[in-house]
Amino acid sequence: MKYKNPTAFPQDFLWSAATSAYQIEGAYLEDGKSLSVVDLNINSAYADTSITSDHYHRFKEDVALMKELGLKAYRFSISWPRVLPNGRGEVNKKGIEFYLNLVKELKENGIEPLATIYHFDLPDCLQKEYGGWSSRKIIDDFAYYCEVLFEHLGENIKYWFTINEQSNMFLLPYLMVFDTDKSLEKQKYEMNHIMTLAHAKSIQLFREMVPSGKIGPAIGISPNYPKSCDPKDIQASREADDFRTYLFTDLYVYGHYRPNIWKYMLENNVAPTIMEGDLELIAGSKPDFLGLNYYQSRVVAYAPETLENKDIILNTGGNKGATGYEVIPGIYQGSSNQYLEKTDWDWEVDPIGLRVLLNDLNDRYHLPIIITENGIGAIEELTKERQVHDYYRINYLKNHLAQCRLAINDGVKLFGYCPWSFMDLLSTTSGFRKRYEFVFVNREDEDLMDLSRIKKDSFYWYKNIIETNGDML
Ligand code: BGP
Repeated sequence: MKYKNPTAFPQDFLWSAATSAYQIEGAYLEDGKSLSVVDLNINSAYADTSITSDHYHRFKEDVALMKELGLKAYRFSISWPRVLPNGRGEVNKKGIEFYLNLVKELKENGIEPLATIYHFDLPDCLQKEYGGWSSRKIIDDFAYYCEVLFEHLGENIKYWFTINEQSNMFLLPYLMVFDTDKSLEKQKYEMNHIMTLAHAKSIQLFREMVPSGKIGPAIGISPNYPKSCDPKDIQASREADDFRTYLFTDLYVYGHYRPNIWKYMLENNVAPTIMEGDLELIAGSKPDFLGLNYYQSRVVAYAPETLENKDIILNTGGNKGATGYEVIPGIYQGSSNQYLEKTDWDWEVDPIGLRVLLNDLNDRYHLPIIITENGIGAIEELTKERQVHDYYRINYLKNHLAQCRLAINDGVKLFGYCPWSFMDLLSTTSGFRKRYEFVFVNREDEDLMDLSRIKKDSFYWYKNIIETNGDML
């Protein structure tokens, strides 16, 4: 439904944009930084993380562009191995200095820093030492890392995100390291439990150290529609949401495992080990808000038990139709949505899905929400006049923002919007072949060229949106 007299975006709405450390900074072995698991495992078919957008050396130029764009806030992530090259222990002075300088630069330019503590880049030394997220030892190391961040940056950063896309970390092979001799499913649920404990502990620490700040997770969600109104498909879509989303969000907000997922885990011998006090710790660490990464919706149908199990095949090359849908016999199977357009990576473009999801999260959790990622990846080149005419991106953002405004009118407490990404950076799946949002970085996967920054058409469009607080949509 539309409203006759819709209210506008709130006056203090955080018009923002997002990036993450390993995708934008480069300098992956500079000034004392050690390697992370992503540095070592990123899809080698494309560029590596050594230079990416060279933001480490050009952050002042980049912040000047943010200011020109009119950003009210900027979401970035902090690299654990830059701050603590040994994963724990001595703080790398130059590493922490980089973030202090970045935050100072942002604040001097009137931009609110929004910091993500963990965006996939675990120090590889901790992976080697005790298996990273598979060991409970990481909970204390993560807490120590958080303590260092809150101590040095807590005074100047009000909004913090604990962990980026915990659920998706189990989907992509570059983001986590698994033991190939053990059941993958069991490992995933064990690691998920440990990661949730680390998230909860960081919130407890935050309450003590940064009492006036706000903290929450950044969750990656692609909601599942039923393929038809056959009740079997409706139930399959609910279960897909339970497995892919609500398992994680219920834990974060209510501190319990959904009964149906827990029973599934027990029956299939994949339940994580829960120790005394675990669930109390999680339940006692309710976030202040939910961060939402939303790019697309999905469609699922019931999957008869007779079908063969299939994993998702990700389209990493940007060739339409290369996606292989997941099949979980007896539960659900993925499918495509005939009503929606798709990007070259087969991501289904669904602005209304965002309104539906925002309302659903609001009804379930009653927490303020910030959109921590949303955007469209595309293959882009400069024209002869050194311009990028990304009209499809303007349409994408415009349509999604229009649905955000409707959701606010529906009653959702949406307080910010961070398109992914502020500038071209290393796509996790597809290198520099897949570019996102406002500033073009003049390089290709194989050729560093001059790394100069060029404003895309969407830059000027978003600037206008921010200036008018969304009225120009
Ligand atoms: C999210 C990640 C980001 C970013 C984005 C786009 O899942 O949090 O780090 O990579 O997806 O994904 P891709 O780079 O695969 O297009």
